[in-house]
Amino acid sequence: MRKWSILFAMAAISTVGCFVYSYFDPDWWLPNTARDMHRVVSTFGREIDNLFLIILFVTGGVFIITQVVLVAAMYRFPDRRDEQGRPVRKAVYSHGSQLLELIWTVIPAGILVFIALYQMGTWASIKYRGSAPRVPPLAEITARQFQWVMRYPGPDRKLNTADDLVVIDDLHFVKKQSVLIYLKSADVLHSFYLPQLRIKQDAVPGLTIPVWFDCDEAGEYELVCAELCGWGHYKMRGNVTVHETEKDLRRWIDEKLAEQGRSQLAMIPGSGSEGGDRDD
Ligand SMILES: [Cu+2]
Repeated sequence: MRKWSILFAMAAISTVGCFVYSYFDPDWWLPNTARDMHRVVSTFGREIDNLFLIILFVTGGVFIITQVVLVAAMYRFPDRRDEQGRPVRKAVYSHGSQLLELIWTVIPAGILVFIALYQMGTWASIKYRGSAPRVPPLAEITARQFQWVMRYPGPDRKLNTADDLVVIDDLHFVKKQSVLIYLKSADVLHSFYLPQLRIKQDAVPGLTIPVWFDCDEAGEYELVCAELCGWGHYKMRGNVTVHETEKDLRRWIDEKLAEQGRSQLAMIPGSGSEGGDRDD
């Protein structure tokens, strides 16, 4: 029956079709800005996408070849019966071919070794601590169920001092600058994921992990948690704002510091304008 070969061919064609379609649809392709879906906005993003495309071409090519062979074999050797319902052809029993097995073991092994060696430079530049930029840290980010607590240095430009700015789910930095953050977790495993910048790093309880990245276009991006960390995992997301200049970033920090000062003042009894129920 040849209908099976047609069914299998349709499944393979629609799979390849999905990949071709996704390239032209901003919601299906890799996370970039919708208006410029093929421009990757970070240095690491370009390297990661390059690796992704190489792996996609290799696996896609192998997929197409194997599907063509599979469908051709099904079409060429359908199940045929005579008038009495007996098979027309006798089955052939084979113990396999050593040469074939050798070929389909050595080629994939070679491809895997190639990918392992080829990606090493990218991995080193993103993850090896020796590659971290020599810049003062932008912030210390602590993941907790279910938010990102971000501590920025205050006017003294030093982290973990009394004048620090602490905000929730709000990452700000300047475009075209190497950014260094320290990542921590207060409870369970989380994963700090900047999809548009192709940065992903687990936050591990008990560890302080440096993470570095850049972005060459000012704008709004997103931060999400990429590790299932509990019931509220889905809402563990933050805003990322990339500023044009250092001045814009300082202005934002100063504004937030002023707000923080006001809310701290409000917590001191008798300092606010409210509380009109005092009868003295
Ligand atoms: Cu999380």
